[in-house]
Amino acid sequence: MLKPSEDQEFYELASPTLLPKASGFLWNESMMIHVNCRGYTVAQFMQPEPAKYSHAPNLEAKTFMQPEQPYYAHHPGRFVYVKDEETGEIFSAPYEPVRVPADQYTFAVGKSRVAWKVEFGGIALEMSLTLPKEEPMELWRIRVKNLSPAKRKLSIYPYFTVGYMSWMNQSGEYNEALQSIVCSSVTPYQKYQDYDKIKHFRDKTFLIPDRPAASWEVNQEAFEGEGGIMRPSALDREELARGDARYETPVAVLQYRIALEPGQEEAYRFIFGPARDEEQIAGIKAGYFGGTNAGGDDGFVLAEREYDSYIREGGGCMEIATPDPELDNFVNHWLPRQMYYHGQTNRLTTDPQTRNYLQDNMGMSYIKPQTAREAFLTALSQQEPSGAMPDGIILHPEAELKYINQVPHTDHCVWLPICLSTYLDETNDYSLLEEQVPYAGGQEAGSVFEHVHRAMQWLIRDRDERGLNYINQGDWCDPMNMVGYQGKGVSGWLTIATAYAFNVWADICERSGQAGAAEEYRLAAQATNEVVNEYLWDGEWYARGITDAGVVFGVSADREGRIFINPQGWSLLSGAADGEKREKLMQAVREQLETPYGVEKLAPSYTAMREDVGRVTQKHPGSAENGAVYNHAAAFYIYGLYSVGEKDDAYRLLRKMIPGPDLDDIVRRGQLPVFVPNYYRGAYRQFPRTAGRSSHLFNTGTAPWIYRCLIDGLFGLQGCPEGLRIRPQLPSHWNEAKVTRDFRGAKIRIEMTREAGVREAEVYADGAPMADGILRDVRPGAEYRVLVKLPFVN
Ligand code: CEZ
Repeated sequence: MLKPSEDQEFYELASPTLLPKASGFLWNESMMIHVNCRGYTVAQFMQPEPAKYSHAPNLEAKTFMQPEQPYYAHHPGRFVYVKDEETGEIFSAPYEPVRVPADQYTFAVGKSRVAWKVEFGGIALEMSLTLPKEEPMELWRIRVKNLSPAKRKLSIYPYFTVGYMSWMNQSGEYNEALQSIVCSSVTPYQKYQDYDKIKHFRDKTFLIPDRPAASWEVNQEAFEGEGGIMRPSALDREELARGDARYETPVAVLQYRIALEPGQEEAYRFIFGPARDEEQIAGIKAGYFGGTNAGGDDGFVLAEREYDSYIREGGGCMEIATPDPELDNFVNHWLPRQMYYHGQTNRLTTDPQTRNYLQDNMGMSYIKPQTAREAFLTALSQQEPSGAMPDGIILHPEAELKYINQVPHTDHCVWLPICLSTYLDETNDYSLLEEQVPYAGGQEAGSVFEHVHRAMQWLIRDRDERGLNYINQGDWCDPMNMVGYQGKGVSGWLTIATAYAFNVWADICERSGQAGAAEEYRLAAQATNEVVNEYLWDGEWYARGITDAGVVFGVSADREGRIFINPQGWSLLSGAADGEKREKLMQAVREQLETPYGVEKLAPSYTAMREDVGRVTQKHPGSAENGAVYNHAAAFYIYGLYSVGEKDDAYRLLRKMIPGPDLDDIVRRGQLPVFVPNYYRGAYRQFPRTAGRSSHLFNTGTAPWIYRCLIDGLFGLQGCPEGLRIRPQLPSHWNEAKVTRDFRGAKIRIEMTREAGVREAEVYADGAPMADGILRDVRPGAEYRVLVKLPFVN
């Protein structure tokens, strides 16, 4: 039903109805496309803000990417209708809109290509999608093959949704000169000042085929007629009516009429995307289909190849072989790809939230450290001279802070040392700390060291008389907007996180010869942890915060939102929790937050607005921050568990973040294990029916944190100034694991195995024992073999 392909390049699903929302995504330097197994798609491109060329049938709201997007019959999609000209029988690939159960069906999500293979009534139809590296457009291949013993006469109708383009102006027609469908619109605006921007927009949607079609239809209503999208009336006729759209909703449908001998096949290629004008479309057509090079390849083929190598550049820095092949598949193939997507596209926004930008680049430290380096410098160049980090980082001269970035959150500074530390571990490039970077406003400049120092000082200042950090209108939890808007409420989690950040920063200071600063921040961390224990420990776990009115919340006295995961996990990281507290809080998490699908962000989920906490309590219980298995927060907790050596709890929860391995589990989540979603529905104890369901949103800070859990925790292959520190924390039920780690230009092959008689981990490099487990003097280009002997666990 569901498995990786033989070469592990694809993940395949054999049914369009078992996991109807199963999906994959592709991106390039200017766009992103999310496609599902039934043919529905959501595509966005940047100009510089996100825009669409394939729209919903009605006016769409402009928003950031959302979880659990609904699909419906007229949802934008890419389909192929097939008509048997002799019998009149119709089916469609991949499944929508006709919904005829196929004889054979495969949805194959690859890294640089997504493909659907459908067989019905002796006809095989294959659709496959890839992108070019730079330009916003889709490169489609469609192949039809006659599998039956008789000759078949068919009509093939590729259908591409254009949808409701604009309330000001929309139309579409077949352009004879281009032999393509060209739809036109004007992005709606009202201020004349915007005209200068919109006049350069790619407001046209084109469909360029590699050969002229027999007929076409560009009018959605005319195409559907009374039959509707499931059984379009236009297919009843021998040929499409060659219609156009004049302030009517356009569609791009072509018709090809073919006769196929048994075994014969026909292959087509199409380009679908946005363009400024006809000239640009002509250029695209000439560039992709206009002629071949000496090797016989045209622009289309070259673009496919270039895209494939672009995606391959985003491989991770380790390859694993463990007793859990599904984990291996996910970690070796999909997880780095998802990190790379984040690092490369910044989630298709021109003003990423500061914490997201920093964490996405924390992930990029494992893939393209140079990109991460530049991103950290960009972020710091927008820091206020006061040390405060802005809510979003502006990445484009025309960008402005939007949506959530207009709401003041107080946590952005803590991410600086935390994310930088991964970059430093990976590269040992401490010269970064010496870089001179301006502050916002450009009046002042200072070294990165100085910048982070100011950020830490800002966190120390932005506290109440007890030493607890203000929350204002939110911290990591965006929608926790009413705890502290009056200026008094504090964040328990943030206070704990500052202690962790101080410790991380102290380590960095120490490693860069700043012993005095290191000492200062260790003391600050210690003092913070004391305050945390004084005001936030609730007896069995840590509270989430204290409201403007002085009410402590996230405590046993609360009926809803009694326990939050973040203060627990971060208290393990910060060192606030001593052994006894650690045991207690872990027990509370197991009892109240753990579910078969991971650990929930809070419980019980709020079922009504709590005005002193905010809009997080208004989200549907069990969705998003209101008690979902919010994987980002779950990953923090797991990282915390590894930091204190709790390897079995850590692994159990880590494994639950990935759908599978059982089919039942995958079906319940409704998602293929090709990305980690931002959440699975929680409220397991309140609404068990929906618990476990994936949000299908692949924008999430979870990916780099899972990778960190694996590198620093599970496999214990973290960089340090001397080299690679080897300190695995395999779960007790694993007796071996192999990892190939790319590290500072070297290749390190590590074998971990439990051996009788071993009492403590023993590490050997190329046969020689290493007392402290550190592989030193790692030389670029060199290869090392490391053996780790581990004791059996009884
Ligand atoms: O966005 C994420 C943020 O991008 O929510 C996280 C936060 O740490 C990330 O920075 C936790 O709050 O505003 C909202 O209510 C939404 O919940 C979004 O903020 C949320 C969405 O998942 C966006 O992808």
